[in-house]
Amino acid sequence: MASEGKVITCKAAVAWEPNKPLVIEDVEVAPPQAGEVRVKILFTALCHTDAYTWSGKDPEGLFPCILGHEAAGIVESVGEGVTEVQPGDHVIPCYQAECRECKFCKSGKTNLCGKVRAATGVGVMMNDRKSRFSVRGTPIYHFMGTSTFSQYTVVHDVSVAKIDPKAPLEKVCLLGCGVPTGLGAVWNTAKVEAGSTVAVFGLGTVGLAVAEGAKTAGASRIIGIDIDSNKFETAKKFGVTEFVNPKDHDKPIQQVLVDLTDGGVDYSFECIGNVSVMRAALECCHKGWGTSVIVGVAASGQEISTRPFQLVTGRVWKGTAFGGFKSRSQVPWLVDKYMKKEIKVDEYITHNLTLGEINKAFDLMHEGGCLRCVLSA
Ligand code: NAD
Ligand code: AHE
Ligand code: ZN
Repeated sequence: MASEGKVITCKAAVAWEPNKPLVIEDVEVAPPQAGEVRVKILFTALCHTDAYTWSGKDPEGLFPCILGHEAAGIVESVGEGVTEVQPGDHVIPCYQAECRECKFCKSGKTNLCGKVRAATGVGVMMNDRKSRFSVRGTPIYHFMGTSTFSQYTVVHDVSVAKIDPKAPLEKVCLLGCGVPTGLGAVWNTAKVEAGSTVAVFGLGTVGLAVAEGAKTAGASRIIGIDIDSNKFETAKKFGVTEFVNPKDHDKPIQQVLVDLTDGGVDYSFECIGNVSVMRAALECCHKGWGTSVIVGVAASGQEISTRPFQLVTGRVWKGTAFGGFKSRSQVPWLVDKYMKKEIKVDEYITHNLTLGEINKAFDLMHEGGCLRCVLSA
């Protein structure tokens, strides 16, 4: 390849400061070092977590940085020792790595991986603890080990999933975060059984994917809870069978759900990032066995609370990252499921814009009608 081993100058959206509009800059992207992969990003979507970090509320947020973690592209070049992907491969960058060697990967108990997390949490690459991005000589931090709001990015080889080259990248980019998170929260973390009653708090992409996962798991009742009543019509298409708007009730929402379900739901999922709702999601679970899964990401300084008696009496509180999916092994499997029409993806895409329109895309996220906006790079 002509660009192999050379610095590439391309367009990227740089977050110079929290909450200040992103700026499309000419960014220099250094060649990949040992164990690294440079990827030409073709499509990237926006997830609420990008907005969270951009807001300045993420304790791991560093500026200036290049955000973005839900994308698809093609390998441009690889560094020394990279064997599992090569230039031309179609890939999805994965913020949750999978090295298959660390104690997390070998535990069989978690999808979290320890190999590069210390570096990705501080916006640099493992090798030299430096960034591969710069603008006019100023280093720009990486984000979540992915930084997909750029025409080119550099990721660790353990953070890239090789996928079916026939898969449409403008669609399967969504399999980098929100859709797998919701499906996996149901299938891997909660392990919802057929016949269960499920409550989903928050009907954005993640909550709708929870509903879809619960439907395929055979849940008999899927109760969607959102403060925006317009969400119900769409939510039905993803499997939600009943809708509750907390604003329509004087009682605490957990009491409303307990009353609706003869003592509480079997499983609940918080897909908002609101610690009061996390409490309600736990407390609407059935005594003795109800399990609540925290999916939403809450701001720095926020803490969850409940009466310990809630747990003493058999409710279980869990959390999930990327739905418990092992990224490099299972993202290709999810792509295959999409290709076989066994999971939805297209239905979550409500808007398409270009990377240059990224600030408009962030504005759209705050509008109720937007699920995922896909940007072409
Ligand atoms: P989103 O903003 O599209 O959806 C949130 C929904 O919650 C909206 O429909 C909104 O109307 C509703 N809502 C807001 N406040 C509410 C309240 N008090 N009660 C009921 N409904 C309320 O977000 P998303 O992209 O679907 O992401 C959801 C959350 O999941 C975010 O916090 C995101 O950061 C997090 N997330 C976590 C993971 C993970 O691995 N754990 C992965 C992806 C996203
Ligand atoms: N940096 C944040 C934590 C953010 C967080 O929890 N991220 C999720 C993925 S959200 C994707 O949209 C996650 O996978 N966490 C596990 C991990 O290893 O980061 C904070 O609040 O500190
Ligand atoms: Zn995300």
